[in-house]
Amino acid sequence: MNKKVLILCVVHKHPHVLLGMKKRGFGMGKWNGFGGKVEEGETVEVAAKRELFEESGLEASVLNRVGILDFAWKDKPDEMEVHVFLACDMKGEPMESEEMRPEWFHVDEIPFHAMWADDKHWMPLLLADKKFKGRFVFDDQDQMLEHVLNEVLEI
Ligand code: UAN
Repeated sequence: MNKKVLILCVVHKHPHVLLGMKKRGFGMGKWNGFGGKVEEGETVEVAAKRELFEESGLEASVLNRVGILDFAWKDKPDEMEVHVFLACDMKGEPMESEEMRPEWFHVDEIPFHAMWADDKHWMPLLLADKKFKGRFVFDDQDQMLEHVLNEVLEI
């Protein structure tokens, strides 16, 4: 098994969340949180701040880790361990990057139909200030085959 560690950052300024339309690469055409790989020598917190800034132009003063999700694909050795962060307080205005086109959505109008299939399971927990751990398995068309998701008290 080949496990990559990534971070994913969701910006929530009630009643809106900031998502980014992925313009290229893995997950292209989906609305997403902001994120990517943790680089060597980086903590997940440092990676989350860096990725959020690179992809959205926002500087978060505080980022709270609220979830850990494992993503796996049937018949593939690759797995992702994704550390999910919530940003509520940040400086700057969202800016389009080469990777992402940011847009605010009302929490009642999150475009789950155009997002990764796991998002509609864990994002309501994030928006309710809950912490969670889960595991999601996909097929080779990125359809979700199975999942486990639990609310936890501590990450
Ligand atoms: O929300 C996500 N779910 C996500 N954001 C970026 N990537 C690569 C993501 N993958 C999933 N599920 C596989």
